[in-house]
Amino acid sequence: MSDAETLFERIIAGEIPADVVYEDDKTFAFRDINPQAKVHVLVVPKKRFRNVGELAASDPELLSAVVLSARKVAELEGIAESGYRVVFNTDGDAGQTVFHVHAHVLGGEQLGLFGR
Ligand code: IU
Repeated sequence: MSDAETLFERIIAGEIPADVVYEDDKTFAFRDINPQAKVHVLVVPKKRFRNVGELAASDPELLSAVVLSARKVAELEGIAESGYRVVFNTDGDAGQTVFHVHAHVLGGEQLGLFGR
């Protein structure tokens, strides 16, 4: 798990190659290596927090920046009009595997309902 914790920082630093979709001073967005929809991009704040709750409690402006970057990604990917989903998995039952908060931006097709 400790490798996974540092992985996104290494991607942001350019030490591990990624398919970068968008970057600004506070956030970094790249394609998920195991896409779950036609468009599947991860938006990561450059400063690390464990999950979205900790980010919201500690730095709400940065959470806002992540959500705005998700919207920017949707525009760049051409899915802002058709609709998209923003997901923050949080801990065990949600399947969070990388403990550096990230928003999944999903779309490009009709998405299924939530559930198991
Ligand atoms: P999760 O919400 O923590 O489960 O999401 C982690 C995502 O990171 C998951 O969708 C992986 O496919 C993705 N990912 C990646 O894009 N590149 C990597 O090198 C690794 C995981 I490891």
